[in-house]
Amino acid sequence: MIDTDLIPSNHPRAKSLAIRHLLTNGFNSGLVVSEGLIAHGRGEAFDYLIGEKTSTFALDAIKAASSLLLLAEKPVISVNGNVAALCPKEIVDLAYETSSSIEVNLFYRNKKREYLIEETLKKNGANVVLGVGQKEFLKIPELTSNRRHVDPEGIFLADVVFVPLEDGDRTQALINMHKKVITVDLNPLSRTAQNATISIIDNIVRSVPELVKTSRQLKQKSPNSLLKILNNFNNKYNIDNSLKIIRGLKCEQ
Ligand code: PTJ
Repeated sequence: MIDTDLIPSNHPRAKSLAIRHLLTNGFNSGLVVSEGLIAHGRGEAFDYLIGEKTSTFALDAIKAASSLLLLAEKPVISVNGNVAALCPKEIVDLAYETSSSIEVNLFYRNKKREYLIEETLKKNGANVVLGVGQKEFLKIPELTSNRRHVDPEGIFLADVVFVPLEDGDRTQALINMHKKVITVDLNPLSRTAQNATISIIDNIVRSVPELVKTSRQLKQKSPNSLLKILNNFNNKYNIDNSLKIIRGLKCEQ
């Protein structure tokens, strides 16, 4: 384990170094694969370019995503190794606030990691974690990677799926199955961000706590008000403006 006390709190990059240590600690305990460290580095580069803060466009996407989760009949949150290392408690809180199920879905799938991620989520308050164990998984049509294996009671049946931190073809395949997909991805050009119904272009360590807070507030509202928030949201406008931030261009507010 790396001792995060070694980072002085007044260090200009203290926050992002502490986040990096969540990943390296996750790698040392077996939650995170080595490829997950590379994926995190890619995320860090984009975070630097967006100024390491949540934009107004990401806040709008968070509002729309909370509304969609609250309106869903069967929402499911998909958790990979990086997500389990970075924000397990917040994922459990989000599942609670939005009555979502939690499912482990791994690119580098093995039983040991499935159980480790389940254990981490349960330690953080989860009751049931899908996508783990000996049960027969079903397959998402069109996909060849391990991400195609989904729980028959979870992602396979879901109407809304939250798939944070993955760049791949699963989002399009889920959309082809008539599901709505929400993602958090710092890279607005990733295949997942480009194809999702709602793309939150932000660091997961900032956006999931914000999703929890927003869902707690929005669940007091009527379904019609939530629908209004959703209908006013335009994902292309959100992605275009997030790209402008990265390019240092003036944004439409
Ligand atoms: O745990 P597994 O086996 O499922 O493997 C997980 C990884 C992350 C290795 C796997 O899903 C993967 O290879 O991911 P990708 O395809 O590299 O995609 C990760 C995406 O997440 C990239 O577009 C990154 O920019 C983005 N990203 C990385 N860290 C963050 C992030 N987005 C938001 N917040 C972050 N902290």
